[in-house]
Amino acid sequence: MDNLEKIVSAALEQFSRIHGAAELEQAKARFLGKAGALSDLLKGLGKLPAEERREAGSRINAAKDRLEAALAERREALARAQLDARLAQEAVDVTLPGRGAGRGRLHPLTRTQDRIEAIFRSIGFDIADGPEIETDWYNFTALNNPENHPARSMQDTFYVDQKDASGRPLLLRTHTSPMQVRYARMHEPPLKVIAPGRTYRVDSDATHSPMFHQVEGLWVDEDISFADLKGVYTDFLRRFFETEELEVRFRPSFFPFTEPSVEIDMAFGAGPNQNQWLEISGAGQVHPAVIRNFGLDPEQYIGFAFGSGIERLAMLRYGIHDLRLFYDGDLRFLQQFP
Ligand code: 2U9
Repeated sequence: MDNLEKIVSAALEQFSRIHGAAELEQAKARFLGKAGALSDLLKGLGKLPAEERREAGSRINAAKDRLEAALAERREALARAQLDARLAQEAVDVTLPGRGAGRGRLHPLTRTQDRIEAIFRSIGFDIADGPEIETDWYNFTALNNPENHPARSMQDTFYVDQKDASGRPLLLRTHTSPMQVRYARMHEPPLKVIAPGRTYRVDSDATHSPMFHQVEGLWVDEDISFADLKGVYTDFLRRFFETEELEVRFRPSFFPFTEPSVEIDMAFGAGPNQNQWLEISGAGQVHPAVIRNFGLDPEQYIGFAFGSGIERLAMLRYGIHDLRLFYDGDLRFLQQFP
């Protein structure tokens, strides 16, 4: 029976070294299972003389009880250790300050658009807002764009997988002018309106984004002139940039929807860069064909229009050098506009 003591101490020693629950159950099988070391001893009892059998049997049973108790204790210790480890790992430092819910703010482009709207509203312009998915007629035809104009190509314009009533594919507006055509067809002159909003062109690099913002203005009346356009737009720029002395010049240009057309430059810069001319907008007298598409007689009515990129206005006002900063959603940039 010396063997029994050896088995018990081997079992106790093994149990104490085990750290996994599955391993512990395997060790249990080795000692207490059907083919385990203790069962082997029990099976050997039959060979003993009757007087020894009783005592040996009770010693084996006592050993079995000890091992069961040791196992239970070890199981409990392992479960406790596992729980302790998990608690340590998932510990929450309740003394840390909370993260707080950050307060949102308006995007710099939204602020710029709001500012532009406020200035134009104060000089009597209405604000028009409308669809970003347009028909070919409102976006191109009504604006005197020839049928084969490159702007109409898939390389320049995003087309939508849907057609309008006349079977022509719909598109993402490439400027906000179609909204002014809609406005002009819905209102009686005199018309004074700006159309700010999102526009789309197939173009993407450091200075072009496939989605960008424009503000276009339209003024239609019976007896206005280029001088009125010049006055209004110069006043707008001076108020937008908060510089009374801001110089503005008009240079001849070409657009299909205006004739004559101009490019508007403003003097910009400080120190050695003083009085650099920067192109800021386009403008012109609305083409007679476009006036006719408003349902008006170009002999009676004259129109002036202008268009500017809101990103460009915001970049100049705030000194932003990369267009992509507007769309990255980086809080380090956005939080600089309180
Ligand atoms: C109607 C008729 C004419 C709007 C105009 C421009 C000139 C122009 C560009 C400036 C920078 C677009 O954002 S940009 O790339 N725009 O140069 N826009 S005249 O003319 C109109 C508008 C509406 C009915």
